[in-house]
Amino acid sequence: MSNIKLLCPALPDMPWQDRPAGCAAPLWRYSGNPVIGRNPLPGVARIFNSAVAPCEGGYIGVFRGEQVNGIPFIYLGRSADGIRWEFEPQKIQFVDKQGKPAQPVYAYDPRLVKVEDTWYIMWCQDFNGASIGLAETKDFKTFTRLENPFIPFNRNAVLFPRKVNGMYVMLSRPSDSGHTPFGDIFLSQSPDMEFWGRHRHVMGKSGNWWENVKVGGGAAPIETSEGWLLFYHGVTGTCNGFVYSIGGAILDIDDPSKVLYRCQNFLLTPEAWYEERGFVPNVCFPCATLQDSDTGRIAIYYGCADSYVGLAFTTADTVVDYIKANSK
Ligand code: BMA
Repeated sequence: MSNIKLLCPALPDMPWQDRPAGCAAPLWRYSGNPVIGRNPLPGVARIFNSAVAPCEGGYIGVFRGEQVNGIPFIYLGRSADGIRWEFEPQKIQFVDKQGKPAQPVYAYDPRLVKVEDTWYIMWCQDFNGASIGLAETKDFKTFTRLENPFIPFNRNAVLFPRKVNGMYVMLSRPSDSGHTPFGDIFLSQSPDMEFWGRHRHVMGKSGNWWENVKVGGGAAPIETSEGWLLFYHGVTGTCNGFVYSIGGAILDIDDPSKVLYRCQNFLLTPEAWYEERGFVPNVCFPCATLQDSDTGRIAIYYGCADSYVGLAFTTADTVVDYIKANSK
């Protein structure tokens, strides 16, 4: 039993491995990583930075597929166990509110979040430069574009899984249109998923060397008895480029722009071959979690080296205790 309560449904069959004997790290990798390898479907060279969720007794996900022409797009995948995935051969076909085709030119780093009875997908796309795209679906057959929530430039949008004080809440990272050398996490609120405002600053880069260039929202925050548990990415700059690690913070449950705890250590940093070696080396980029309220188990899906999808595990007690014990 977990001391920290996860305020979410039970998910007894979620992917899981116990912490290996002798492991003191707050997150531990799945021994079968990477769960999605190269050339996962015809026309797609790599899948990474992708989001999954429980759906109808199995799992569903939106996947960043790098097509063989180099352009990223979003593909739908399904899995019975959260580990072995099957992908629809066609990329997701978005429509506008009139049902007419409304494909973005490119689409990457999707997140998938259900609020009440609707699934929302948010991603990065072109809107006079890098910006956030948004769509909704109720059946994973029709994907309807919503208004772009923010003006350019912006990346790393992730919605909270429920309204807070009657408002939809989204984290995002205002940026430039390139390989942004700066960036803080902001929170925006909306009564209707169309008009966004009451913007608040949540957290910026820090003096911690692993996140001293920029930070960005990762997985949808998990509601716990201690606050919203946020897995995010923190970036440092080296003489050979950026290094992306996974960080952890706990946000106030009623005012998630308030950071209650923020871990000064990374939770996971590139160490395994599939994190260190790939199209972009040294990237661990969290985009989604699965969790089970009964056991406190948490599985984190993260992009590895812009080439693979990896899975890491922790428990609510382990990670919350670690974040609190190492919070400045
Ligand atoms: C960021 C995004 C991510 C990517 C990362 C490392 O700017 O483009 O999709 O994983 O860079 O290349």
